[in-house]
Amino acid sequence: KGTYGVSGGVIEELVKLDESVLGLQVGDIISRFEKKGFYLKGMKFINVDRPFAEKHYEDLSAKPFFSGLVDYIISGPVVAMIWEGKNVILTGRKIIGATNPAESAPGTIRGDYAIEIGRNIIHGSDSAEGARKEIALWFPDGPANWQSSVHHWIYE
Ligand code: RTP
Repeated sequence: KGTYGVSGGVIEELVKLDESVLGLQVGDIISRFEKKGFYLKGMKFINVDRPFAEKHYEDLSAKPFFSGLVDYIISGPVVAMIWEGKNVILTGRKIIGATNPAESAPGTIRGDYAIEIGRNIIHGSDSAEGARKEIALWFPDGPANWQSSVHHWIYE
C-alpha cells in the first residue's frame, strides 16, 4: 500500500493531543481510538518549537486566534499519533467532537474533556491530503513498521 493517503479504503490520520490533557486521561483518549478498531501506526511525546507550530498551523496564519493557538501548542509536550483505518479521518473527527467544546456532544473527547475552544485539547487531520502533510511534518521518518494481527476481526 502507499505510504500515506487512501489505499483500499484505508486512510491514515494524524491526531495530536495537546498538553492540557496530560496528567488527566491521556490513556483514555488513546484507548477510544483503539477500542474503535483503529490501528496505531506511530506515536511520540514531544515538545515543539514556534517555527514548527507555525508550520503545522500555517493554513490558519491569518486567523485572529493564530498566535494564541501557537502559544498553546508550544507551552508543553504533545502526544502525536498516526492512526490507520477505514474512514479514520471522518470517524476520528466524530470521536474527537465539534471544534467548540460547548457544542461537542458528551461522549466525544472534546465533549468530555474540554470547555474552551482555544483549549480543545486535540487536533485531527481534516483530509487525506492534510494528513499526508501533517504526518510528513510530525513523523519525518514515517510510521512504525508493524502490522496489526487483528485486522480480520475488524474488517469484512
Ligand atoms: P483541528 O484542526 O485542530 O482539529 O480543529 P478544527 O478543524 O475543528 O478547527 P480549525 O478551524 O482548523 O481551528 C484549529 C484550532 O484552532 C483553535 N481555534 N480557536 N478562538 C477561536 O475562535 C478558535 N477557533 C479555532 C481550536 O483549538 C481549533 O481546534
